[in-house]
Amino acid sequence: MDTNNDDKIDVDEASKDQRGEISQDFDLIDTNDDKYIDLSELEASLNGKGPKGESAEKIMKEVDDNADGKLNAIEIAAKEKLLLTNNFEEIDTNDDNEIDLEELKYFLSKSDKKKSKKRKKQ
Ligand SMILES: [Ca+2]
Ligand SMILES: [Ca+2]
Ligand SMILES: [Ca+2]
Ligand SMILES: [Ca+2]
Repeated sequence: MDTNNDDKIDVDEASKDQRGEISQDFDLIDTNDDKYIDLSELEASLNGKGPKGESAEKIMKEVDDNADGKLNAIEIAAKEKLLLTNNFEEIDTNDDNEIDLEELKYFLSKSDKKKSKKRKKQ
């Protein structure tokens, strides 16, 4: 993929990646925003330790309309977050019908593990 052998992947090189995954996630993988993906950034993303995917904090900020630090069913429905809608009861471990940051983090860490198991099998 690194066609000019500078140990970095730039936007052009990423766009030639046939799977298109790097191009699609370029900004996420490029954690220091220098518009190049270097080896450590790439490894971090492949290991699933990088910022790939959504963090609990990001989801919370995006969906928490009234900024009380919790997500209720109305806020989730308004943002059409299928991940949250479909798993609401599972995420809401204390059954107060709201999702707080801790619950969200716990859920995401669980689902991350599921995902990486799947990836290894392929
Ligand atoms: Ca390069
Ligand atoms: Ca970079
Ligand atoms: Ca809220
Ligand atoms: Ca809760």
